[in-house]
Amino acid sequence: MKSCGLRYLFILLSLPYLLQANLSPDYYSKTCPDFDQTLVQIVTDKQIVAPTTAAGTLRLFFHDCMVDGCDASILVASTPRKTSERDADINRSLPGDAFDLITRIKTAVELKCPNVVSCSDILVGATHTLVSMVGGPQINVKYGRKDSLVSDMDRVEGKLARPNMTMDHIITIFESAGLTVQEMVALVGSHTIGFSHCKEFASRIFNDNDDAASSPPEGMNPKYAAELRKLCANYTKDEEMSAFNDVFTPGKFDNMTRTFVDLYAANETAFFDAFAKAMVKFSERNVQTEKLGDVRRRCDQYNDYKG
Ligand code: HEM
Ligand SMILES: *[C@@H]1O[C@H](CO)[C@@H](O)[C@H](O)[C@H]1NC(C)=O
Ligand SMILES: *[C@@H]1O[C@H](CO)[C@@H](O)[C@H](O)[C@H]1NC(C)=O
Ligand SMILES: *[C@@H]1O[C@H](CO)[C@@H](O)[C@H](O)[C@H]1NC(C)=O
Ligand SMILES: *[C@@H]1O[C@H](CO)[C@@H](O)[C@H](O)[C@H]1NC(C)=O
Ligand SMILES: CC(=O)N[C@H]1CO[C@H](CO)[C@@H](O)[C@@H]1O
Repeated sequence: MKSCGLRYLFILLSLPYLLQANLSPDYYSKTCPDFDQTLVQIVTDKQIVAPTTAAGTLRLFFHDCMVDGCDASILVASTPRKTSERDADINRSLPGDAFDLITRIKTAVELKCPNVVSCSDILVGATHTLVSMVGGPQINVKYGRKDSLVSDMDRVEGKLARPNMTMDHIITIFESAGLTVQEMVALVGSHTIGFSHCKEFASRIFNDNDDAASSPPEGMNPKYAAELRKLCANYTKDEEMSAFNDVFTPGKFDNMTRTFVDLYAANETAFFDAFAKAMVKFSERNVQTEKLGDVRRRCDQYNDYKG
């Protein structure tokens, strides 16, 4: 009994060390020397053909890493027995191009060095590459993550912020992911790219029986609000109706975060520095390493998948 208890105590105490990532910029330099070049090539080709890939992949990365760390759990397809993370309601709008990009990179990399490069490293590497490709900062990426053995729709709820949450709630969510308010503001700067479906922010621009002539939401430029109302006028009929993303967040930030928002809006260098640092912290936190997790052969299936 006693030794058994001790063993559990030992495992419990060493868990933080097991979980602590041993990541490195040249993790694959010997085992898959072409990895970087292959990734950059495929990312470039894809972004040229489908320019929305950058925003889509950045969001896919965010949704993956927010739920139990960057472990490619978002990429696993549901089976008849188990509904996985990517089929959680909030993932419905994650774009196919982002999933397609990861599949393409994985396929190419598997041909060169089978069973070596994890899907989670591919998603992180592709995201960081795309961010600088679309004019964001260079981010120093490290590799060595392993892929999850679990992907469960039920683990998503409450871990991702929604536009209708209070700022307090959103801050709590980011704090549970180990991020400060300032880091959160820097990361949400991601919304300078990409799109948002009208239904996501409609409640902010159309208040009760409201029309284009009524007052704009607090903190939002009135002309801008009017434009958005026009753009989204038919959103209930057309689910796909979208507007540029830069819209709902600026008005949403209240005075708890305003200082940081103003700082980053005024000074791009400060924003890029903070964004790059926060991305590194976020993408390295809580990841699975050697002893936990797998290198999945297919990003959408566990290796023991039997069909
Ligand atoms: C305050 C917390 C956040 C909320 C409430 C939020 C919410 C949203 C919503 C509702 C959309 C629109 C989705 C759609 O209609 O298709 C969106 C898009 C996006 N979000 Fe966030 N988000 C948050 C934080 C972040 C963070 C931290 C990142 C990145 C690290 C991020 C990256 C993106 C990107 C890149 C898009 C555009 C996706 C595309 O165009 O395909 N978001 N977000
Ligand atoms: C926020 O929106 C989600 C769907 O996007 C909805 O399920 C939830 O009830 C809403 N919460 C509040 C407090 O309005
Ligand atoms: C909305 O629908 C009306 C009537 O079908 C149409 O005249 C109008 O052009 C549409 N507006 C937009 C922005 O699609
Ligand atoms: C934040 O807003 C509250 C209520 O609107 C106000 O009392 C407070 O002074 C504000 N704080 C700052 C730092 O602006
Ligand atoms: C902008 O931010 C950078 C980095 O924090 C800083 O070195 C620089 O002095 C800032 N520039 C201005 C005009 O405040
Ligand atoms: C890209 C992707 O896999 N999206 C899925 C998100 O969830 C819905 C169901 O909730 C699926 O239909 C989508 O295919």
